[in-house]
Amino acid sequence: MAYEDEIEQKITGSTFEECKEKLFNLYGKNFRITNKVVDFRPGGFLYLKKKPVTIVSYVVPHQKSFNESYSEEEQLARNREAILQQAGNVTNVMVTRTLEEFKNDITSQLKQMQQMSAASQDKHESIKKIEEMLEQNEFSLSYINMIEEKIRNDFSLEQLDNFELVERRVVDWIGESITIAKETAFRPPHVFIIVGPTGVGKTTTLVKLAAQFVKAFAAEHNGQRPAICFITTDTMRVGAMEQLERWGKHMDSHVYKAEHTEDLKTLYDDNRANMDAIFIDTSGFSPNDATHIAQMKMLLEVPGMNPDIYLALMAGTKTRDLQNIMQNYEPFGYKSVIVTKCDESEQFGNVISVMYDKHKAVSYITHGQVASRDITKANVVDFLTKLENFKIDRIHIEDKFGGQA
Ligand SMILES: Nc1nc2c(ncn2[C@@H]2O[C@H](COP(=O)(O)OP(=O)(O)O)[C@@H](O)[C@H]2O)c(=O)[nH]1
Ligand SMILES: [Mg+2]
Repeated sequence: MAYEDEIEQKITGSTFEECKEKLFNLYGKNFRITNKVVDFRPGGFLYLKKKPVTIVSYVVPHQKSFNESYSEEEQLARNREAILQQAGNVTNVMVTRTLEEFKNDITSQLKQMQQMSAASQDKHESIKKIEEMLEQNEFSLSYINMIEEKIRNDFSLEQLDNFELVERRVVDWIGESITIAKETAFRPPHVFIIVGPTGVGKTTTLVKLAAQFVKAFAAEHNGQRPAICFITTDTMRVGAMEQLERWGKHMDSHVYKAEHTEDLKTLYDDNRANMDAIFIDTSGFSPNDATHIAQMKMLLEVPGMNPDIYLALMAGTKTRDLQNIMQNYEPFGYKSVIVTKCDESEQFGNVISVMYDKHKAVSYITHGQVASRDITKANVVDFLTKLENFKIDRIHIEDKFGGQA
């Protein structure tokens, strides 16, 4: 037969024997093998593992090439014909069986291809694991997607198998996503304002900031005490004034009350010349109480006051609530975030995610009820060491982020 005129075709199998068997099933003895190569092609989960594949080149005296697109029925009919022609001594039962096997072969190959295509849409084990770990740390969905995207862009498929490498890089990225607020220059009277929802710890934190200010001032001025005072605009809540007065007494400082902008303006003007710092406490509202938030914003607008405004966020707040709060307090133009009650929370992914999404910096974290002690300047290393389940290379992150405290 004129094989030479035929187009060379290829068939693959896991072994040469398998290829030959496939060819026999297709064409009986009516084929000629022209070449054989063993190739390593990607296979397995996500095509990551390589397995050997035997590729056999062959020719058959057919008019149509095997590679041309026949319908499955056409293909079967064509091969039934070929087999019947070639195997005159084979019984019909055997032919049917061979065809049945061929059909099964096609079906199983089809299935395999479908599985492979499904697997390619699947995630690599390392990505899955990182995703789970980020979820455990309560990072937001959009933050997790951002990290996954970075992993995909940064790692080759082979590198993905090295989980520790991926994990280490992810820790770095989390660190890079945290912005620590720059300290503002001291400008007496330095005005500090904390805004935020009810009960997050605004008053306590304000007192902590004052205590810290006193300490730092004294350290820089040969032990001299600064002149400070408190002003509360929280005139509605029962006990709010008393709470602050207790602290004021403790710190030997005046506590004033301001109900309207004019009150605040007068108090500011009266004190600006002789105060090193003024600490303004505000009342908390529900983050959805836009009217009161707007009123308070107006109250705080005293010309020339130029305050440092902080938004207090409680560490244990749900991501969506945090997003909502940050959004609604946006009009205050707060400089940075103070994360409160960190001692009551184990995961910080929520806060990190939301601050990242909203491009906000963090200045302090608070971690207890003791005013003279439980506040720390925020630093990246602390946030990273609090990540649950992530292996943390302390020396590496100290080297990389230690200077940003
Ligand atoms: N565990 C813990 N409790 C805190 C912290 N800061 C404030 N608190 C407590 O939270 C409650 C509300 O605090 P407060 O300052 O009155 O909140 P405000 O309504 O936002 O002014 C009080 O019982 C505080 O003692 C903190 O960092 N850790
Ligand atoms: Mg308060």
